[in-house]
Amino acid sequence: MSDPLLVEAEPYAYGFDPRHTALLVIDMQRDFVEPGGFGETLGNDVTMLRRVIPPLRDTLAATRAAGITVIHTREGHKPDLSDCPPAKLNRGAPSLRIGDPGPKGRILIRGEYGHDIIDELAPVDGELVVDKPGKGSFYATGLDETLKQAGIRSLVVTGVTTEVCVHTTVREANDRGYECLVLSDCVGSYFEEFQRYGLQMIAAQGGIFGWVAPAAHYIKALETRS
Ligand code: TIU
Repeated sequence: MSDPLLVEAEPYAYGFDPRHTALLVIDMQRDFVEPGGFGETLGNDVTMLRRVIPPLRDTLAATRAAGITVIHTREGHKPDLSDCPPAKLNRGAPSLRIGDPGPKGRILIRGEYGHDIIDELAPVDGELVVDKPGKGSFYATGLDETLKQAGIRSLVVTGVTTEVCVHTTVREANDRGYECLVLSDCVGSYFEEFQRYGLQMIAAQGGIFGWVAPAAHYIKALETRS
């Protein structure tokens, strides 16, 4: 077996074998990063999340060029809402609820324009798109089985939002034995302090949930490959 590639990261270098690694792009949907979607109905300034798009585009390009598996996720629900628990549907006082008609289609509903991934980061042929009803990417998706069948052990994690779907996914993945590297400039939050503390919480305590590094460190590691 060849030596792992090493990424300069917190709390220490992250080693990974590209043949057993997947890049996970979480919920880069119009519903979260464009006006008129789910994120905005919750009262958020969606422009906060758009800063991840350029580094994530570079990361996707480098990952595809290296032949590493890319998997996208989308949070959303069936049109009849049968997979949306009332506790989620009725939570809080959003301006529009899940399933209500909005300017980009029904809020957070599969098949609607707003539910799909933004053009800048659109999946290419052969990339898996996992539809998930929850915040985590493992709950009710079969992702664990898919990754295990493909021999994936390491996950490079990107997307939105840092403290919600990214954190839930990293925690789920960590408990299932995956080693997660979270790319700090490729994950975004509506809240500056949640971004900062969310990242710190991953790498604290010797990497209690995983590792954290900027995208440039991961891309540099890919470029060192002979
Ligand atoms: N509200 C919020 O920050 N996030 C979500 O509802 N879903 C994801 O993080 N994708």
